[in-house]
Amino acid sequence: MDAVPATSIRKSANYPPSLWSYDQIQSLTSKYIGGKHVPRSETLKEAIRTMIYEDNEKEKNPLKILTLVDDLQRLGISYHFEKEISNVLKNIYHNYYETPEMWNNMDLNLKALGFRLLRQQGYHIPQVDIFEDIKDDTGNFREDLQKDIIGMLNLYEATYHALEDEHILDEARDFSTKYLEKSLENNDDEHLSSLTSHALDIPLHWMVPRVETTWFIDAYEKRIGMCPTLLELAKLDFNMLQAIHQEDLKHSSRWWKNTTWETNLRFIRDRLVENFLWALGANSLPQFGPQRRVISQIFALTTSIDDVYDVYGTLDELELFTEAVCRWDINSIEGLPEYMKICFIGLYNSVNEMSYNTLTDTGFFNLSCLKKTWGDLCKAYLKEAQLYHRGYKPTLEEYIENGYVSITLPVVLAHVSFFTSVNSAEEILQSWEKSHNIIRYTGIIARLADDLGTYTDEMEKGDTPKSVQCYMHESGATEEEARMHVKKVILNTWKKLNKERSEVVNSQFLKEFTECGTNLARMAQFMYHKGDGHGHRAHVTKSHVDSLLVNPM
Ligand code: LA6
Ligand code: MN
Ligand code: MN
Ligand code: MN
Ligand code: MN
Repeated sequence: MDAVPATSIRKSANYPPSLWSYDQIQSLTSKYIGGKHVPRSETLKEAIRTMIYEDNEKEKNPLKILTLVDDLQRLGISYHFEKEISNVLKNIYHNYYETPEMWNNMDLNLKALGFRLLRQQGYHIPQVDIFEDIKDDTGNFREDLQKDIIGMLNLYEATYHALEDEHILDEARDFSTKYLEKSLENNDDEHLSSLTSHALDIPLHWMVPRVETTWFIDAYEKRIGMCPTLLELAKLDFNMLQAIHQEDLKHSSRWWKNTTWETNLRFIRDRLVENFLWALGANSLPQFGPQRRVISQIFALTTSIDDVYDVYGTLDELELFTEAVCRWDINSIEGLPEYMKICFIGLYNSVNEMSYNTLTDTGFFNLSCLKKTWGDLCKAYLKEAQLYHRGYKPTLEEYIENGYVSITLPVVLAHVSFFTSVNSAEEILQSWEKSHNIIRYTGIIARLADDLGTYTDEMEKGDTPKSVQCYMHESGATEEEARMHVKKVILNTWKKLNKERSEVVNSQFLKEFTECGTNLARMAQFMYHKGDGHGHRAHVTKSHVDSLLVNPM
């Protein structure tokens, strides 16, 4: 029996069904499963280790070494060479970038590439010094630099590592963006044009690493002078990881079927594969299967409960549900309508089980932390529902204070913190201030990116005013101006996040936590960058699912 009455005066979003059936998901297979490709992969890794060592010790050609590091990262295989890369970058830093005099004679390309890779690694590289001499005496960017497209691309990518108040980088971003856009008009080098439009679409620092890998392996294969050993390992490694990801997805889909929400709560979006994609984007490394499974479950739970608050529930019901979640008390659900009992017990059982697994695997008992963050999420959802019913538009700032919570990143990251290399529950508590900022900034980016991709439909269906409307109301801006403003807030929030990222490099726990949060912000920009890729059964999402989860390289 359906828990939802067939006839109902409630709002309905009429979501179309999932693009993937349960059986389709369960039948995914790969010939890369198991260990039979490990020996070949080990041989290739050894060859690449030697390559890195020789470049580092003998050649002393910084551009060659940095390009190798950049390629390894974009090909998705740098995680095998972390120690080697860290040594190489340490040498590069001391030999070429430690004092400003050292860079004075470098060309733009080498400066920009070194700047990006070293900042990413946590080295302190000040902006003013490194870009000082790219302007001429009249303060304009030097004309002779403009013919170097690769240099311009690297300059463009470097500027996304800016911190607040680094105005030279802001100028350099505008300048290189305009330059690259223009270069597309009269560039007949296909490889360069494709690199350029890819970069302009989403800058590398904002790009989901696993998605970049699928694109870059293709681009790298076409590069003149590419290294076949790198290419072979990249493809093999991609396929071996994909086989693991398929098993994670199948596990999540069995769990989802077991909840019966898809049939019992017919008003929700059934988006299990999209939910899994978030988890995959957050962390694709082989040993993080349990993290992926938990993240995709959380996204499935929140995507559904979000629909209860935005679409289906009445305000009275939502108040009762919020209270029940805050109390985390199975006895408090007697007064709830049938469909909400299913929601509550489904959530309650899932989270309790996740907490139980953490307890038995690690010895940490985290239920009080988890139930607090779920209560906060429901309170944030409720607040939006109340605003909608009262017809009140908050200022953008007020909106963001609630919106970074209602986008679910705090819940996801609370769970994630127990799936990192954490030594004790105290370590998590001690990192509170840092992790709080990271949750906040990644949550803001995700919220604003989601709004840009979903607010048009949300307004049509009747939903709480989102960031664009709040800013229009507050400032009198046009819709287009408000969209531009929201994009600017995203860029500025990235600068704050960059600062935090540079300060976590000494703690393994914080590094993993921050990377996961950053990847979720990147996922939001990716999923919503051409409309609603999460809720809409979007064609773009389908093609990414095919390349990430279905087809081997
Ligand atoms: C988004 O849907 C949703 F429900 C998610 C669970 C995706 C989470 C998104 C992140 C982390 P919708 P709302 C960026 O656009 O109502 O309906 O909060 O969410 O705008
Ligand atoms: Mn919603
Ligand atoms: Mn919502
Ligand atoms: Mn939305
Ligand atoms: Mn700080």
